[in-house]
Amino acid sequence: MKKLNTSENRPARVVAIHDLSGFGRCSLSVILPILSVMGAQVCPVPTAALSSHTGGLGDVAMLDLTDFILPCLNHYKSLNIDFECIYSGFLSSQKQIDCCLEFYSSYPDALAVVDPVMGDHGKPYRTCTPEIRSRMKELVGVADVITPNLTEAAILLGEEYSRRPLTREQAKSMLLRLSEKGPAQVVVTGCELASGEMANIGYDRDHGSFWYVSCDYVPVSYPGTGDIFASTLTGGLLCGDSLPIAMNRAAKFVEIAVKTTFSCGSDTRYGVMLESALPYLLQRDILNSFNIL
Ligand code: PXL
Repeated sequence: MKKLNTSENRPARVVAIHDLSGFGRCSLSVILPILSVMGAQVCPVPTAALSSHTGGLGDVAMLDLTDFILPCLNHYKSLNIDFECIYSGFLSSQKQIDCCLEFYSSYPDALAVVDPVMGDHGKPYRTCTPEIRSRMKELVGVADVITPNLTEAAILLGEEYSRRPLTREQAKSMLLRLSEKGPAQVVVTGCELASGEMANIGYDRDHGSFWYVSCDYVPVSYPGTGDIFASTLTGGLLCGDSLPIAMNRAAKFVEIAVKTTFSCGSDTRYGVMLESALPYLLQRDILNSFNIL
């Protein structure tokens, strides 16, 4: 794990390279408030502006901003400013992947977080072409931390997606094989374990440790929960959380937001009610609901 230089008297700075989707609570719309509440300074580099996410809300208005990414990088370089973290997510073209690679290589000391957003429930997103799926592996190759869901883990490993519950050995093997692709810290979300628990599982290569945090099953799924998990995890790591504590914080926060929303019976396409859940992140409470895998 990289040593983060937060000795300067200022918040950690995070370059967040994601799309800005106006309605539906995903990507920058959730990443910005989460990291800000957790005390980081977010510098958003929007890859596209959309009227909403692309998950079932009809004709989405979209403005591609790929050509905006590298001018942002060049400006930051000219300012000679440092960043503690570069964090990318949903990407819609190979060129955007090239731009992200350029950002990561320009700040080699920054924590490189790659959320390889490509699909869910065993299927790639409509915009995630075979070329993007293949090139996402290059981003994973330069990452320190990755946060795929089970679908994305299968794509990265070139395996068939399976919903079969994972034994501990299978879970550890998956984490190890993902880590061999580059990242020292791997978290796979939304796994069902052979014990019957739903869990997020993690591996910290520097400590040689495997972890899981189990979460309550809720019979619906909402867009943006992957972004909420990954940004909370990133915020935790930047605040000095160990990997299992950051996983615990992120899982707890997603659980609060999902259960609040489910209790209100809201339209799932509108995302989770992040606004009422955000104050939870102001607490720096001690968490210990993680387990050794
Ligand atoms: O949360 C992932 C995501 C991000 N951005 C856009 C999306 C999605 C998932 O559907 O459509 C535009």
